[in-house]
Parts: sequence; C-alpha cells; structure tokens
Amino acid sequence: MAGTSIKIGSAVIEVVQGDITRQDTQAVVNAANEQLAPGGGVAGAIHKAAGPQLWEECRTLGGCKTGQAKITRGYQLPAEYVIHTVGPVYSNTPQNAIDLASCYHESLLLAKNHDIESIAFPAISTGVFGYPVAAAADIALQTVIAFLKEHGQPRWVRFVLFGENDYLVFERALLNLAKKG
Ligand code: AR6
Repeated sequence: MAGTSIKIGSAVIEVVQGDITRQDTQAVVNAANEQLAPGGGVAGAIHKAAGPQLWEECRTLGGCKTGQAKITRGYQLPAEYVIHTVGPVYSNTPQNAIDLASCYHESLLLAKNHDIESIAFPAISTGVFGYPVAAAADIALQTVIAFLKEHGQPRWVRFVLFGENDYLVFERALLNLAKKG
C-alpha cells in the first residue's frame, strides 16, 4: 500500500488510499450515526465486514452524540477494536469544525486509554455528511498532530482514503503541515 508519512516524535502519521475494513491496525474508526446503527458508506462497510455481532454490541451502548466516541470489539475485522465516532452534518458553522476536531480527539483518547498502538481513520463527515474534504483534512491532521505532540501515542495513525482525489487532498495537507512544523 503506497502512501506518504511523517513523524511526530517517535509516532508516525500515514496517509494511504484504501479500504478501512482491510486495515491491520489494532483499531479502525467508524464514521457512525448517533444510533450507532449500520448505515451506508464506511459504517455500512464496517458492519458488513465485522458481521452481525458488531451491531449486537453497538445496540447496547445507548447511541453516541456528535463529536463523541465509543469503542467495541472488531469481531470478523482484522482490527481488534472499532472506535465509533459521530461527525457533524456539515452546515458551514464554526461548531462543525469544533465537532469534527472533537471526533478525532475523543477517538485518540479512547485509543490511548485502551493502550491501542495503531489506529486507522476514514475521512469522517466527508461523505453523506457533506464536509468539504480539504477543510476536513486540515482539521483531522491538525488534531492528530496536536494529540501526538502532547501524548506521544498511539504510535501509528493511518488515514485511509477511499477515493484518489480524497487521498491527494489529504497527502497535500499532510505535507503542508509537516513543512510548517
Ligand atoms: N474505506 C475507507 N473510506 C470509505 C469507505 C471504506 N470502505 N467507504 C466509504 N469511504 P461516510 P460520513 C469514504 O458517508 O460523511 C453513514 O450512513 C467516503 O468516500 O461513510 O461521516 C453513517 O451511518 C467518504 O470520503 O461518512 C452516517 O449516517 C468518507 O469515507 C453517515 O453515513 C466518509 O463517508 C456518516 O456520514
């Protein structure tokens, strides 16, 4: 899997093009809805690949609010855990950016608290929820970089972009942020 990576201390941030359900990271992140129900997009793909036990566990969790995150096991996925986070529905308000940053921050915090060493994120909110991908990429990467500077873990953070254009947007954003230090 070709990709681009940078180091933040001893941690690595990597951007690749691929399918989130095929990642061998210890956790994968699901762009979920507030019911944590299997939907379309990433959520549909993750539930399909994990099998029905994932929904059995999700339905016991009492949903998840926008900007928050909850953790389950990964069942039939290669990943041991799924971290479910609910992105904002884009409406071009300052609160959208706060909520999107919170998704990444809360997911990383859950990962750290479970001693998860490697995690893969999709581009949360940029599909059905309509967040423009360039703006979403900046928020995603800035939030992860700030978290790794403060906490130093998880040691491996991978962004998995489904489409080539989204991949190129995330790659450019990563390299620009790396240049700024
Ligand atoms: N691997 C990686 N990325 C993917 C995959 C995949 N297998 N499939 C789609 N993407 P979305 P959202 C990309 O709509 O905007 C669901 O129905 C996709 O191209 O999955 O946060 C939920 O149940 C896009 O770039 O998430 C919610 O109701 C990105 O993942 C709602 O959609 C996110 O697209 C969440 O909407």
